[in-house]
Amino acid sequence: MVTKLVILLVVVLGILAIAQMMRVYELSSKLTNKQEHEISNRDNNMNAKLMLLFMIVLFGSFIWMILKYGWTGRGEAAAPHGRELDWLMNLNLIIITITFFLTNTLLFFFSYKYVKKEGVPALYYPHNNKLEMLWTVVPACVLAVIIILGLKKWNEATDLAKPEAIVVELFSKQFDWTARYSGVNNKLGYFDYKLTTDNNELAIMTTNTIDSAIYQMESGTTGMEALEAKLNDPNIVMVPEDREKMEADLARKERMIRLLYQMREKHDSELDALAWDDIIQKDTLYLCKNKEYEFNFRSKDVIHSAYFPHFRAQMNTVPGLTTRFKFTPDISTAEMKKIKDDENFNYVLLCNKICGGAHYKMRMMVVVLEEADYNDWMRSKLNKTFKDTYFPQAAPVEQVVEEADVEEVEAGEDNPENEGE
Ligand SMILES: [Cu+2]
Repeated sequence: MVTKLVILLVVVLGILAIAQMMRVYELSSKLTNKQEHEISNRDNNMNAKLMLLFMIVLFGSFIWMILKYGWTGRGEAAAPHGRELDWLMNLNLIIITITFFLTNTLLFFFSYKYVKKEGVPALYYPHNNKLEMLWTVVPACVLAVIIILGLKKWNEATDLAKPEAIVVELFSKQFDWTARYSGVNNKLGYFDYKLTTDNNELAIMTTNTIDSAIYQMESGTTGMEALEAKLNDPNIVMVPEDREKMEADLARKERMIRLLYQMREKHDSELDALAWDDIIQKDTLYLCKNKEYEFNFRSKDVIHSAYFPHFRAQMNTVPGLTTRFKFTPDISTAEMKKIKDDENFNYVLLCNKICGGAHYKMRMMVVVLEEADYNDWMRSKLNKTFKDTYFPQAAPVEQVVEEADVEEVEAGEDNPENEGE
């Protein structure tokens, strides 16, 4: 607090000092009978030299940064498409660097060279068609090349993956990532945000999760029945605003429950098997070297951006819209540790969109394993599927898939919520 006050004081005093100095300068000009708008040759020459000095310092620091931090500081890409993107990025940077040197040289060197000289009148040069043509057509052509190449790469990255590609969903919310592997059948189960409950954070759709969502909406502690009871209880006194809020909440829940019943009616229980074998993974995303991955992105709240810097991939995650890209990691984490000569190196998935207060925490470690290790890891996860986490007392792994259908039918019949349909 004290430091901030001192800084503020220094800034205010500094501004006052500059104002006083300008006043002194004005008064002294008056004393020497010099008009303010008259700039002396000495001042002009001084400014011309400063322009040249600025150019030299600017170029010098640019070159120094490249020598110190490398051409781009990106390091080696860990996927084939990443290396192609690097090529495109380098092309862009070369063009930008040439333009940077060219335009800044013209700007600062000309300011130096064409400084006002005694007896030399300024040249009136209002227009030149050839020049206009040149600096319109050349940048347009260069930009067209960059944009066409970039669009081509973008289309490749977001195009449909091969049928054998491994499908992984990345679910983003403030402030973490959750991965969902598509399990043995390599198909992700369906989802719908209305099914979000405490033990179904990803809102995955099965007969059972729909029933459970309906039950919670109707009979849960904040469900419709509880709300109605409170609103109709003559012993509870509420201020009008609270009552309005509660009524609005009840109306919203009534709309939701209608949609849930529609969902329940349309839902095909054959699809449940797709969802039950999905594997939900937090903290670390394991990938298999040389296998193509199709990532599907979802967001629960705001727009996030999934950024894999080492694989040169980034995609916004948008509430209500599934986005997608694919890549094939081809350097394992162990190999990259050797390449970088850094035992602590790890690939990472970051959020690259300022999405709220704890945005900086929104990261997930990414580990690329050799195929054998990856298969071992996957095997260890096969008895921790969505079904196992949803029903903690689930049957052993072999029985899970066969029993899934039976249990759901039973659950559906037993659930009193379905009688109302
Ligand atoms: Cu975020």
